[in-house]
Amino acid sequence: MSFSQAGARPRMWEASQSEHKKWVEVFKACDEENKGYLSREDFKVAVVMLFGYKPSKIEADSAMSSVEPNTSGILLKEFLDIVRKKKEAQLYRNEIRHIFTAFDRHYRGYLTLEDFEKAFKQVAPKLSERIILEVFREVDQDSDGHVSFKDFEYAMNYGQNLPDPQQFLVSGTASGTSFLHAFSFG
Ligand SMILES: [Ca+2]
Repeated sequence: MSFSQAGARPRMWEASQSEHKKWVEVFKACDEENKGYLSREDFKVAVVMLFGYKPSKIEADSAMSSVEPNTSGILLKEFLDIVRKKKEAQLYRNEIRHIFTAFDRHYRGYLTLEDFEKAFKQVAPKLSERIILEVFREVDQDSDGHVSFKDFEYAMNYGQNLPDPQQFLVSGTASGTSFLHAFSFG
């Protein structure tokens, strides 16, 4: 298991009824002339309504290419799927941000080795400094001695060779909780 798997993987997330209803309403509102599907332009408006930004060309292209062949646009089912995935990605990103902020005690916008040590000591007091240093070096992608949010986010998303902090936890510390969740919810 890697650092990222042990960390902030989102729990299975289900849209609430009211949320789901809102998505359907947005679909209907954006489906000009009740075609039964969203055109590229309709889709862009829908994203603005739900997420507050205009999607890039790449994102619109990707949404349009995900629709079934021989259809003129995005059907309701496909739209709900796209929105759910976007929502999940957004929640996951927020969670990473949350953990990063918990590490960043001095609100500097980057983490030092000392920040790492302090944070790890709270949930895993028996973790050796050598391991913490190893994790820190792994997360510090560009080896400038600081872990930026970009470094951190990358490690949480793609880190493969990081030691699993849970391996080093002894009973009575943070057992039972996922390691990094201990930072966000502990
Ligand atoms: Ca760095």
